[in-house]
Amino acid sequence: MANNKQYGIGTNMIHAGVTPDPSTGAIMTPIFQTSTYVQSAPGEHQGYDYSRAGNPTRQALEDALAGIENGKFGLAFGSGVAATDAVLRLLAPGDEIIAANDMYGGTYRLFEKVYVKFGLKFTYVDMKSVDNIANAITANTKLVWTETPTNPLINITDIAAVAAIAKKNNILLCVDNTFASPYLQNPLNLGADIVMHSATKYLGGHSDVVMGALIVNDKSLRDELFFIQKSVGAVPGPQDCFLVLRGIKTLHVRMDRHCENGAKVAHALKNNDKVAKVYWAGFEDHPGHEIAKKQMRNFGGMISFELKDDSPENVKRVLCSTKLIALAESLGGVESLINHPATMTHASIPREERIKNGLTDGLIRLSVGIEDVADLIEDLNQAIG
Ligand code: P1T
Repeated sequence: MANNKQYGIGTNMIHAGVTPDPSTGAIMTPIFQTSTYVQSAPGEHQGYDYSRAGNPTRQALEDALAGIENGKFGLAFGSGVAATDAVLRLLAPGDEIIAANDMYGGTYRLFEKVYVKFGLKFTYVDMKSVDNIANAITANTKLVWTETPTNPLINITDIAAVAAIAKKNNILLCVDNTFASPYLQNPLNLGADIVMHSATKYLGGHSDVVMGALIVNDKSLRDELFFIQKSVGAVPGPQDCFLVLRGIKTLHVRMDRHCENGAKVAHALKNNDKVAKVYWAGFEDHPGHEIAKKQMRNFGGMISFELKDDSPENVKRVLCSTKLIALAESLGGVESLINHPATMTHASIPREERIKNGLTDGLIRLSVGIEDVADLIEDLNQAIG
């Protein structure tokens, strides 16, 4: 934004980091579809030399990401897992990471199947209790990796409490803020060092782009991550950056509807006598409800549930019976999606590990979209049967 005035959160979504194009006045950031930039003499250029290192469309997005997370620096990556990968590259063999025992299956796969062989050690703990994190710290712990709310069990971690422990022990805290989005939760305000997003989800908002993001306050951390971004090269193209920039402009409006619909769907499921359990942090008896109320502005549109008849046949029947709600991986788009974590998004976690942490074979996850909520509830009720 052109001045230093503090604006409201919705205004920020539309204007943070974005200025009209100085060469044309175009109000929308142009898609700078270029790989390189002409130099007037060797090393003399207008701030950009090669698009892996920097691109004006990506820069506008990175500035917007920083603005909406109330951070100083944003960095965009080719996917959410590429952003996670960049954080892990801050570490060295022998370093230890304390990670949530409930999180996106692809994050677990990256940790266990890619990074263990490079000498990183991961300890998974139930982050509902901050003591579990404190007890897992060793002299080699360099990073705490948390997701809140978690994917798919909607567990809540007390970010401020974890940040205090991390700070005391000189450990970095990275929060995957994908499920909440920057509209509902700002982990940097609560003391986190790094915020990570799968921008594929609520930030993009329209299921048409795959992208990741990191936001930090510390300049030297930003410089290290920028060096990794440029050296490893997992950068998004300018067209995708444009799409996410456009998505962010309506994030607040979409999230309000995701939250409103999410609450109604959660209650409808709770009232359905064929449903055994509903996971949604807005319920007063949810173990993380009070913390969620404290650190989030609302409870979001992600819900998981289990059926009383959780036989594989019945679970599959329900998953295949929705007419409006599509069976698909991903989340955070305007359209509602239904997903079976055990065989889809979290299939890379060994079954034994999943079950131990509460992710049952029967769990069904919903990304509640922004359609008319009565249509969604009717669709779910007819599918549950
Ligand atoms: O898919 P990608 O943009 O690479 O982001 C990975 C990722 C990271 N963190 C969380 C919390 C996520 O949910 C994801 C991606 N998740 C799905 C595709 C899914 O359906 O759960």
